[in-house]
Amino acid sequence: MTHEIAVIPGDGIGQEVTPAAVEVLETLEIDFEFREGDAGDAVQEETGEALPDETYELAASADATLFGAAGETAADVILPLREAVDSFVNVRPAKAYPGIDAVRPETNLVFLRENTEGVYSGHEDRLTDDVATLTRVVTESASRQLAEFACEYVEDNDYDGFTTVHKANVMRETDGLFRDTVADVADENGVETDEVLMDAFATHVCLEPDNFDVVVCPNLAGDVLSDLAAGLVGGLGLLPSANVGPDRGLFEPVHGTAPDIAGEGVANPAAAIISAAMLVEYLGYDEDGAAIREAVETTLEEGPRTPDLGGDASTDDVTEAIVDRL
Ligand code: GGG
Repeated sequence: MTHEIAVIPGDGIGQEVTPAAVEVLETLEIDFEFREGDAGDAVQEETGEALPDETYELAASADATLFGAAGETAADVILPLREAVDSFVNVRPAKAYPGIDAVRPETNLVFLRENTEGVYSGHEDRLTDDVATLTRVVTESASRQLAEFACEYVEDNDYDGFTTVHKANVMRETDGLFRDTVADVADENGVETDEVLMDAFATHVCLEPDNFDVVVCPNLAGDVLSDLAAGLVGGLGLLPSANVGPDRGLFEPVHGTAPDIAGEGVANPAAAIISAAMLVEYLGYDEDGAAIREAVETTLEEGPRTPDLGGDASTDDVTEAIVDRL
């Protein structure tokens, strides 16, 4: 069976780490057909469109998509691409790996981020020179779909339950609906949950990250708090993600375009390569996913390492080491 994979590197270091992930996938004995699409700031500059229709269609029809990063055009690229694959949840694991100098080496958690609404719904207006507004959308149906996924996720991965993070004491209607819906679904499925206000969570996760494992949160909170967790485990170069939909998925490192190092060939490819492991697992190849993870983990522990992790290796050196260990 051939799996069609859309490859959309985007901008900045997306152009460096996405080919690294493809190189790793090419070493597997799985029949992939890779089809590349353009998106991002550079395409916008060239054509006036950050996400050409053909790229959207590519992601909407492929079995899975590998995405790199988008910069200024993130809202015009990532949000429609997630919509193209019908993704309702962004799975973002944040794990401290052996051998990496992590601020909190005991960190091992997974964010399940709502992926369609909240403040990322796109309802923003500039009313006057002085006033800009944003409408935050939360629906019972999207909160329910996320919570149902979370219940299945904790059961499939042998977790005791999950923590819901929200700010319902201030955003009473929106986060109130989110919190109550998630709690109802957990109840219906017999899954244990607790809840923490998102500001308090930001402190607690820094002080005692091992108090948390699966964290269910609204869209913006998941985006921000997973970057915070990246700081606990050694940096953004280590966080992969899966945008999961019912029939397809889009897999991308959590990091952005990193303009400060783009073009230098020293970006850490680990996050993109672990995202590729999540892609093959999504397609049902669990053993291949585990093999990629093991090769990445050994490389993180034994080297070579890119400068963000204190090494002096290039993206290519690290990718080659991972491929050799597969
Ligand atoms: N690879 C992820 C990426 O390009 N991140 C930049 C960004 O602004 N992301 C926002 C989001 O993940 O919703």
